[in-house]
Amino acid sequence: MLGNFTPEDISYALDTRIIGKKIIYYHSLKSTNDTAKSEAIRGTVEGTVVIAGEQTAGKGRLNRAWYSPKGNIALSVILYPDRKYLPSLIMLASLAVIRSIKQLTGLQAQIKWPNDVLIGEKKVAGILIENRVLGNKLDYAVMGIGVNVNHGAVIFPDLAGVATSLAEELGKTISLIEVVRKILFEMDGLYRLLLEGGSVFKEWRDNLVNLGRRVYLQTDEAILEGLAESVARDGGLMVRGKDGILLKVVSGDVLFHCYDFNPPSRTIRRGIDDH
Ligand code: BT5
Repeated sequence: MLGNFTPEDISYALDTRIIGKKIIYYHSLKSTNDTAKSEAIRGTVEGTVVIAGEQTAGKGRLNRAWYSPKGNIALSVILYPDRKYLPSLIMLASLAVIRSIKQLTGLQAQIKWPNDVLIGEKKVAGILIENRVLGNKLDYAVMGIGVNVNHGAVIFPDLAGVATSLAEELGKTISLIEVVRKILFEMDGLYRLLLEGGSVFKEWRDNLVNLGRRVYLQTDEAILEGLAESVARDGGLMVRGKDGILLKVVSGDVLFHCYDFNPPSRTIRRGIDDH
């Protein structure tokens, strides 16, 4: 059972073509991403969803921990797209989450580059994409999504002021199954859009909270301060440093961002490419 429903309840009349055709449910799992990677290596069908009632060793990026108690969502989706779609997967996953939150609760979530979903300034969901490339070919991609549905800062005291949940924002608990089904439905639509030659870039960019703000970024090499001017189509954040040089940051964390930046007189571009 998953709360008060079964995995069949998720798939019953689920109006998707690729994602959710097979659903594997565990009451408790270390990490849905790890199990999904094993399933992918075994060659499970594309769109398989691994979902857990709780995770005991949920993972964030760079081996950081992701708290994932009962009452929240932890799921991973297995895909076998062409390698060229890889940069779009993080966009797709975060968009599916914010669309679902908006439709089910009316709450306006936003994306903090590269992979946090925020309500206000607090994190309500995180995304971890893992993949394996063999030769030139993408062997698999696993899109892991954690959403704080019914538990947030109240049960993660060390994340007080940093994390929230849908229930905390709404002041009432919310049906897990509805949120899971909606996310799978939105992911399926966005994934098919990509495969049909469409793009998720513009909607993703327009939902980023960072653009036009001063950011402090932790990259692999250093801490960088500058103006987040735009994003590239591959998801890289374009940051104008104090020295005026525009840098593309492809991975890192925005440590914090400020509203009070006085932009220089030139226009801030919303994106490198508007398509
Ligand atoms: C992420 O990493 O935000 C990616 C989280 C992905 C979780 C999903 S759940 C299903 C799948 N299976 C897995 O094992 N993982 C994926 P990152 O940007 O590195 O953020 C991690 C940081 O977020 C931690 O260091 C904490 O500060 C914070 N954090 C941890 N748990 C949280 C929670 N439940 N809510 C909000 N913030 C949290």
